[in-house]
Amino acid sequence: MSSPRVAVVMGSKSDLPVLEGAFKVLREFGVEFTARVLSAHRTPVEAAQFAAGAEAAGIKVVICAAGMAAHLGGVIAAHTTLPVIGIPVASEPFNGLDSLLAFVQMPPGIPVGVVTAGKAGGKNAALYAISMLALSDAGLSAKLKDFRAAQSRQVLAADAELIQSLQQ
Ligand code: RP5
Repeated sequence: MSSPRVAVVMGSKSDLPVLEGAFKVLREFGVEFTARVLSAHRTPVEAAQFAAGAEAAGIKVVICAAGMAAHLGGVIAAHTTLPVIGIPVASEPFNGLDSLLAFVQMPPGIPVGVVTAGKAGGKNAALYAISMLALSDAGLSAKLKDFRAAQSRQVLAADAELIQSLQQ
C-alpha cells in the first residue's frame, strides 16, 4: 500500500454523507487517501498543524468539506501551498449558500478551488484532485480518459434509448 496522495478533511463527522461519493471515486481510481475530521473553529490548532505537515507527509491535494461559516478550506490553504479543493456543505438555515460564499470568497493570495455543494460536489472534488495527480501520472491520466469515454457512452446510450422509445 502506497502512502496517501489525497487528504480529505471535513469540519464535522456530520459532513460525511457528502464525502461518500468522493471516497468511492478515489477508490475506483486506486488513489490512496486519508480522511480526517478537523474543524477550523473547534480544533483550530490541529487543523493548522495538519495542513502545515501535509506536504511533507506526501499529500499532493487536500479536499475540504465544511458547512455554515465554512472557514476550513481557507485555514488549510493558509497553512500549505498544496492545492485545496473546497466542498460547501448545505446546512440550515441558509442551505449552503453561506458555505459556498465562505469557501469562494478567499482574499487574493490564498486560493481555494470550489466545487458545488452536495453529492455532486463530493464526486467532482475527487475527480478534480485526480486530474491534478494525473498531470504527473500517466496511468491515472489514462484511467481518467477511460472514465470520460465510458460516461459519454452512457449518455449516448440513454439518448438512443429515448429516441427509440419515442418512436414506438
Ligand atoms: C461546520 O459546521 C461543519 O463542517 C458542519 O458542516 C457544520 C455543523 O457541524 P456539526 O454541528 O454537525 O458538528 O463546522
